[in-house]
Amino acid sequence: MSGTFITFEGGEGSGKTTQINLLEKYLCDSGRKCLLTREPGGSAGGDAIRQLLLTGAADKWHPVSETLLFQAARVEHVETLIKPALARGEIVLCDRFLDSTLVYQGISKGLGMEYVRQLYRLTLGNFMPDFTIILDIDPQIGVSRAKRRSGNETRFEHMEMEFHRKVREGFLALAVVNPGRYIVINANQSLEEVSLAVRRIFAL
Ligand code: Z5A
Repeated sequence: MSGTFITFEGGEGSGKTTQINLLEKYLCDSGRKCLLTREPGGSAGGDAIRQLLLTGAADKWHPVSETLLFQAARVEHVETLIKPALARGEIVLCDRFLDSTLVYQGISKGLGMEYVRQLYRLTLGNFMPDFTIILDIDPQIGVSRAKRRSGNETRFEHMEMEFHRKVREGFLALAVVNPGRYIVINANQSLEEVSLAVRRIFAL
């Protein structure tokens, strides 16, 4: 595959959506062809599963069912949208991917990372992002930023602060183990400062 697959990860309200949109604009302005997408979702099947996962009560799903649903949405997304775009040579920018499942379901919901990795390998083999940008934020700040958002996709906002702390630690731990793929950015800074840090990675 000739394109580049870049994922954005981080806790709630860390600014992923804001920054990925800005990066897409900079890349397009510099003449590169991009596909901007997100998880859960990104395909018709994935969007239908998104509704099941992000609305309703915090304890609506057993952690195993929840993990299977996230991975089912991901398989649809990768096979119908991401791989074809990479084959066309595009830069794929994806808001959340496997690392979110490793951290949210593997660590925070207690299934274990190996469980999530095995499910991933079984369904998608060794397909992986080329780079992952982790926007690292104090969960108190992130959750308060996310509350400004409207809509009914609030299922994860109802989690305890301790849950969000575990999420933060989980992402940072992944970056320590595999510094080749992950780039951590301090997302407590202003929108402009974070954007500058992201652009520096791509020399934009
Ligand atoms: N989830 C999971 O459990 N397992 C999985 O495998 C996957 C996901 C893929 C929904 O994801 C939930 O799904 C997510 C994990 C779970 N829940 N949590 N927590 P999502 O990506 O759709 O939702 P989210 O992570 O909650 O995104 P978000 O709240 O929309 O946050 P964001 O995209 O990181 O931030 P934003 O929308 O760019 O910014 C939020 C607000 O802050 C907005 O008003 C901005 O204008 C403002 N903002 C952004 N940057 C700044 C700075 N630097 N300063 C001040 N204000 C800022």
